[in-house]
Amino acid sequence: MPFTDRVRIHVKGGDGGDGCLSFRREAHTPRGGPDGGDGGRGGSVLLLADERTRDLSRFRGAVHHRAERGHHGQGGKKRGAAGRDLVLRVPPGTRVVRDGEPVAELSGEGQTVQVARGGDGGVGNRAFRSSTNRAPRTTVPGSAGEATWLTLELRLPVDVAIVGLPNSGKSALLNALTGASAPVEPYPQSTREPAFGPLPSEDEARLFTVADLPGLAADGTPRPDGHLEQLERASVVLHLLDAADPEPAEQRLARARAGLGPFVPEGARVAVVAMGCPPDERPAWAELAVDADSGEGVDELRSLVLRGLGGE
Ligand SMILES: Nc1nc2c(ncn2[C@@H]2O[C@H](COP(=O)(O)OP(=O)(O)OP(=O)(O)O)[C@@H](O)[C@H]2O)c(=O)[nH]1
Ligand SMILES: [Mg+2]
Repeated sequence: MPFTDRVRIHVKGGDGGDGCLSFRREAHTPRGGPDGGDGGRGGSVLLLADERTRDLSRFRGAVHHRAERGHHGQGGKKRGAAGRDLVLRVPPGTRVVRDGEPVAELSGEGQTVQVARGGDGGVGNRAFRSSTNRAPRTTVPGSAGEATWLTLELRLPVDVAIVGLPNSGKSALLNALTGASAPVEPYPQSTREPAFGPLPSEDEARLFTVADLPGLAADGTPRPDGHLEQLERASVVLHLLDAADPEPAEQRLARARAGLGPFVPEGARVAVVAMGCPPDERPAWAELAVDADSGEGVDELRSLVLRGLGGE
């Protein structure tokens, strides 16, 4: 299942159960009083932040989510049972957008948000008895559960984003920096999905997340569904350029910058890295040079990244 960070779903709370119209019928009480019970309330739809959920792909092809309806009231003063809530598990970092407006964010493990309220239960005729009306035939039906369209957007806590034109060494650098095992291939756009790796702080007290975001096409435009939105939380952005590419670096830089511009968060530390180049041959356009094969330059880059994260 492809990595999914944006889905549109429809949620509906359960309708409330109806109130019941009933009169007591027993052999020795021929004209028993009203005994219709109330309806139960409908279940609500909740979102629950669950760290074991990787992304929003479980909602692909599962658009409609409806909580159980409340049960109807019954004779003998029996109240209908409430409908069960429907709990949808989402990864922490999921934002809930309704009519284009963010309405909630599930940031921490175990956090819940109600997104569609269940309807209220109706009222049985027993509730309407009074001194003037001993045989009321009035009941109130349950009310409808709330229904709404929502967009769920996942923003992973990406601390360090690796970006660049296709085949610039993004996956190779992710592996060198974090020990991940993203496939490295000698042809462009071999990585179609973001890949992630952990980077410990110097004192190992914290684990930062590094992401290889292969969202740029060769012409520098963002690929549709390229997930560059995941840059949003990055404090450090590593912009890679293949040192061996014959096309002038300035041209490639400009092309990639135009595409990345709208996604790079304000205040992020952006570093241009020449890939496939020993540090002592660093070209003027790069801040650092790294050879992922030999490992040269990786330690310097790690230090720069940790400084940028404030973790050193
Ligand atoms: N010698 C050398 N080769 C490198 C280095 N980094 C990447 N390469 C080579 O460049 C090619 C592309 O590397 P990848 O890591 O797959 O590049 P990418 O940016 O992830 O590419 P796509 O995901 O396909 O867009 C591979 O053949 C790598 O072996 C490096 O530091 N040194
Ligand atoms: Mg790659």
